Amino acid sequence: TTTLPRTDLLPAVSAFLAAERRMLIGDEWVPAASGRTFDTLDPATGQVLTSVPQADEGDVDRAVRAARAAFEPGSAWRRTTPRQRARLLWRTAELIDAHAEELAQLETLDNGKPIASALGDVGVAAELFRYFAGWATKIEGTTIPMSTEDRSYLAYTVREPVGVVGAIVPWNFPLTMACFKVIPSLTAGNTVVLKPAEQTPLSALRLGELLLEAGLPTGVLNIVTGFGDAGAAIVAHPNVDKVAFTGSTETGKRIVAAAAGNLKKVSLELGGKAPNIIFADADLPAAIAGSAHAGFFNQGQCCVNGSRLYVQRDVFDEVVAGIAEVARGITLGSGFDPATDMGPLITAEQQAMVLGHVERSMADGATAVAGGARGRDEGFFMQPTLLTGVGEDAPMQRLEVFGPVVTATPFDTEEEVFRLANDTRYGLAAGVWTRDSGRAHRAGAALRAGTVWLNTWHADDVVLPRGGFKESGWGRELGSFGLDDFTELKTVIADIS
Ligand code: TXE
Repeated sequence: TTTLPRTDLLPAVSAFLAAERRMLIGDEWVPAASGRTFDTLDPATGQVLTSVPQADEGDVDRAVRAARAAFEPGSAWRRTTPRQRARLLWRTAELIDAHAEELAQLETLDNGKPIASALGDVGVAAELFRYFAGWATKIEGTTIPMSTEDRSYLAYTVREPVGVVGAIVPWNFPLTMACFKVIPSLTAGNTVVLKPAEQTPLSALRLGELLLEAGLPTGVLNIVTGFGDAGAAIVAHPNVDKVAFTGSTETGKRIVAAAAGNLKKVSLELGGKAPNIIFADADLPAAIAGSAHAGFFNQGQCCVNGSRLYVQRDVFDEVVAGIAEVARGITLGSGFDPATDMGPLITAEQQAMVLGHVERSMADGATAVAGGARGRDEGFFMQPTLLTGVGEDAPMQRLEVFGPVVTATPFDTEEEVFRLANDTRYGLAAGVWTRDSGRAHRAGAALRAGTVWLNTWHADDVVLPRGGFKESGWGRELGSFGLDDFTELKTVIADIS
């Protein structure tokens, strides 16, 4: 561990924190009607960064009304052409580039992640705007021949915006998760009510400012800061047409139930418990480094992190020793310290939850080959942890623990390990390490997950769809598939006899 340095914040970041933070409803930055606020903390120190409005049902209703008004036929937004929307998205990408360091500092302050990772996230946000800028002019329908003998028809399909989108996002990638929902919404011509996670509201508020600066008509994006009750108010609102959510599987299930009121469309990116399989024939140094990255990236707070490691018995000891060595070499500290490899977990509660799972596993007979304890006294740090001896039915092996904790389990045969890998209620990601290309593609076919990595992990691009099998979600985000979810498909049939 290292000491926490005093950060050299950009003047723009200091000013952002010093000014009263408001949320965006219609054409105004406003406090909550109740006047209530809540604090957002620096997880590296536990200290208050600033406070933001605490939206309640009434505030959400005002935001939804603003989004609905902006979606009315004839509104400024409805009159924008695809090309105008493309330009707006591109301009926003350029503003994000121009403010990259500022956005990254806000993200590191609010989330704790190392500044290099935060800068990476900001880069992804800008690329997402550019990628979808390209799509804005390519949302097309088809003409479909009908087989009617007595009359002539022309039938065609049109993709239209869904309407008002409620975007509810988590705290692990605050800016990019907001972008995953807001950008395709805008590309397709929807209006949005965005609720960032209560732990990390800051970068979303700054994103709202940049979108307005780029020329987004007012009311098209509304941002309400608040807790789960504000999210629930969005989901329950009869005037919201679609909810796009990333978060826990449990909250996802509550959202599905609550969305039944007006049968709003729902897309969900939920939890995971990804199996990561190393065969004895793998390039072991690459597999060891890649598996440590799979498990510990983003403090392990990543829905696709490779938390269940299966290693073929012949190389089990070597791989475990290798990953433990990587884990022990990870420097914990402030995200602003260039020496830091891993920041804090997001909250004291998350730290206590992860630690509780680890301690329970150890009480049940597991061994911490690396880590196993909290990281430092100040802030919410957790040591990168590698456990062996965890039973297949133990909570540690079943639940999404969402911290830097990997469990290593030996296996003997391919058939056995594919069965173990798929024995989970989740299905977000999976991966294998092997030099046998036939086996790699057998894994690609056998593993029931939305993303399967072969001899790599966390390799990604905004052009690729992502999402979950089983209880990991509904729908796919990004790529052209991701855009479809933000449109309604209309069929028009004309008698041209
Ligand atoms: O998640 P929630 P939390 C998992 C991870 C973590 C656990 C709990 O395992 O330990 O979830 O984290 C809003 N209606 N993931 O409590 O509750 C909430 O305000 C509508 C995996 O943070 O899912 C926040 O904005 N919205 C995940 C968002 O939902 C509600 C990333 C996420 O909170 C709501 C984060 C409700 N009833 C956590 N209740 C991933 N897949 O990447 C809460 N919210």
